[in-house]
Amino acid sequence: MTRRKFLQGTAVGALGAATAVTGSRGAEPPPAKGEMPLIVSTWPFAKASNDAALKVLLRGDSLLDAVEQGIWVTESDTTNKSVGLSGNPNAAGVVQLDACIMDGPTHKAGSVGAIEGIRHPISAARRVMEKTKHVLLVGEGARMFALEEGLESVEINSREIDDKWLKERLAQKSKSPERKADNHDTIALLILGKDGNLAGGCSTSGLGGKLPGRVGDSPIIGSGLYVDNEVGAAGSTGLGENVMRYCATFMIVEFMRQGMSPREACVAIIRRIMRTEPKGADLSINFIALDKYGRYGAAGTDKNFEYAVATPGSSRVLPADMVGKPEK
Ligand code: SD4
Repeated sequence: MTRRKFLQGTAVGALGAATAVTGSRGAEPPPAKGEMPLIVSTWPFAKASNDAALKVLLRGDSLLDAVEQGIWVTESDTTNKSVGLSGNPNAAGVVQLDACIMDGPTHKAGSVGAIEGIRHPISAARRVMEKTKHVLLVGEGARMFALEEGLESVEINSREIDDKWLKERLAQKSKSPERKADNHDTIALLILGKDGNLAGGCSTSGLGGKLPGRVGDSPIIGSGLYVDNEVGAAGSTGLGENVMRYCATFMIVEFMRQGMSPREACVAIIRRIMRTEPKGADLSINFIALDKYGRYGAAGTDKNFEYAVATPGSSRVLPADMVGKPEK
């Protein structure tokens, strides 16, 4: 294969695809040195998480502490209907949570999927990373592990669910997940420390009405989150099934490795996914990215996708670039 053909099929080729990008503000310039550390996360509600994470960093604690404690804020917010125990229930009426954490310097990661009744799944994910030889624990096993670790739990009533009701409910559900405007919003939070190291985490109740046991992109390393200390980090929010099948955040980091800016890399993965998916499909895929130089950006197919950025000097919510439907 010639270099030209290879590029046409990959990053550089993806940039040339006929897809509209609106609201483009270009990549943000790198922050001045005094503006590190830098925290980037999905959706406006994550501003409170960013601010909390920043405080953790400014008092000298680690990047992982900042990721975990920043995400606690959103997981604890009972007005949030898509992260933590107040989040979207599945088709059986049970909230099953997904979360992960990844450490740049060691390239270690930990995740929990479909965990029930644990207040802070991000902490369970961190414990998986730090206290086991595994990366991902799911369901009852994840819950038992979190309880053994002494994590805060709440009573769950999934055993009381009426079987008949559950069967009827499941029968009504299409096998493919739905996604509505109010049926989303994972927090993915990325940090670049003053020392140039990276870390990230994400947490979600996942797609509302999902089949029991469904695990989305959020706890899957390389889909909901990816961190590579040599290059940068990326996170996603949206319809996980459309992210997982493309290892989207892994690809974003690889695009940055090839020289794209964070914003260009987010646009490039969306274009690549659009090339394969049915024309005009509502993909609901949204990404943030941050590179090791402190450049950051975001792009998505959801009109309302915004992201939060914090440095010691400022804490803001910014619009992401909207990537339109393919022209033909
Ligand atoms: C999922 N990606 O479970 C999550 C949901 C989400 O914005 O992020 N919605 O598919």
